[in-house]
Amino acid sequence: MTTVATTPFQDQKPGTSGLRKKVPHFQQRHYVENFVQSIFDSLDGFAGRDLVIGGDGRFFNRDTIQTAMKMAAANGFGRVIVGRGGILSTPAASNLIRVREAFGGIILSASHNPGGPDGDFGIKYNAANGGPAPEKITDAIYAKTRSIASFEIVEAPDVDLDKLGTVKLGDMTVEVVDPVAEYQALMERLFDFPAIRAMFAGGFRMRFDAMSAVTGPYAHAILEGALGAAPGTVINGTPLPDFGGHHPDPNLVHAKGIYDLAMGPDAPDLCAASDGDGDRNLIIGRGLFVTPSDSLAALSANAHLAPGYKAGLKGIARSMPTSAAADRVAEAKGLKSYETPTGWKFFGNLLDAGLATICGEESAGTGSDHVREKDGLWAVLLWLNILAVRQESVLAIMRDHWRTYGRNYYARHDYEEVASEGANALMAGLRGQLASLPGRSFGALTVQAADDFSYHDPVDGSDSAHQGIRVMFADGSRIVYRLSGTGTAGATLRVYIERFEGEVLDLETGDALRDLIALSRELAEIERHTGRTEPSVVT
Ligand code: VG1
Ligand code: CO
Repeated sequence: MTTVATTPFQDQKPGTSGLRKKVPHFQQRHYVENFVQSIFDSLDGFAGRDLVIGGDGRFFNRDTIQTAMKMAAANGFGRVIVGRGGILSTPAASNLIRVREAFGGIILSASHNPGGPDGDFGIKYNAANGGPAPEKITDAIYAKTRSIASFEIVEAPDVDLDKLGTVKLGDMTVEVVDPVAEYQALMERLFDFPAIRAMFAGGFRMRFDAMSAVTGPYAHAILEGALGAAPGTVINGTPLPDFGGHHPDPNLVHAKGIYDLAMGPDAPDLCAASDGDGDRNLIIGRGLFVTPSDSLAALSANAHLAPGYKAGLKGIARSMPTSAAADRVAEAKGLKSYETPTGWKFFGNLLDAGLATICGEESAGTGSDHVREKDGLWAVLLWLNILAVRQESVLAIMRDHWRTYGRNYYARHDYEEVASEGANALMAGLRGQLASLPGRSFGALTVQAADDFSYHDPVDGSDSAHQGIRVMFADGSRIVYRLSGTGTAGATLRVYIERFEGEVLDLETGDALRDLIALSRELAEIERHTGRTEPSVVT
């Protein structure tokens, strides 16, 4: 064991989901070591305990795993459980932490961001409940990174990550496990596999785009293996260190291929995709993209059709920018609903306390109390289970949903890689307007309330302020502004636009939101602050 002297970096502040930077930034001498040691220094009582480590297979994954394992050994962990090839999807890692009753886990991913030598990388710590460390811990980690003076590491050859089984690393055991097995077992407990298998056997057709990222092995084993979907159902199913040069982001821009397929003449019954680390999902029925906010609502309304949720839901939680569609389901079913800041770490307490069963975010994240991360394949399997029971198309199910609950037309406009000064000035400008906005009218829209969202955690009593500017209108429409906490270049402004309609109008989203979109730009003076007249991505 060696103690190595080091000097702090000032920029290791975890964001929405861990520390994310460009790969060359992580490759600076001791950058990884400093952060990993700061994680360990923020934790108590792990001597002799298990630590789960895995990542989405992106460039620098294997190097970082070797470093983290050697540091775990030097710091006194008893065992590291690591996925073969260094692979663990984020939800599978969360599950492994829980089933193995590990002390916690380290997940290496920059999720939906591109990978490769010049791409993005990330490190995140998850606690014993399987969920991302709460702010109390991430704040402690950040404080440690700013004063760290040394780290502990064992000098040893690299562990062969491709061989299943156990080996010694210093005094610690390393156990290389099949990344899929435990996760698949969990899915088989939650969903009616025989019913879904029968649906596939009856000719149901699907396409799942793993985007050359981590879900390939999971989707192959579960969809084409256990469920008998036709070979070729899973495309881009081999994880590549650079994701084939693409953004592994399952949205209408980066997963355009399956979107076009779903809208074309030979569309399968269901098209789906997941992101780099497997926690996001994209759902497109034949001819209909289901917005993530609508998907959360529809899954919540129908979850009882799957065996794992037949007892009903305890509550539904959504992040603040996510549309209120899920709230309407909660209200109709007499369930509590919760509105949290962006990022999965805020759902953990609600799930642990048994206050919510299903959670979701507008950013293509949906999940439940089965793990403590959002879960892309889980969402796809729940959809499949619902389709198998209802024997209707995705389109028919969504039309029925809107007839029952009304429809929240919704879009997110991202202005990516704008200059930070401009983005900060824009947010400051909005904050300055908050007091004077209520009561003002813009065309047919009258502002009812405006605030800077803050969250009081009902479980641990913690408060999180400045989580996004909300402008709420008298008719239930809403514009929300926030800056991304996962970007690695400049700032990304996210503008979330929503309008509720009780009647079934069958509008195009762009038409339904036209006035609000124009107002979103005017209110925040987006062009003046960012130089942009149009967003870079609309989802
Ligand atoms: C984005 C999404 C947020 C999500 C986060 C992590 O954060 O908006 O909903 O939880 O990414 O997703 P931000 O701060 O950039 O808006 V994943 O799939 O990264 O880990
Ligand atoms: Co992700």
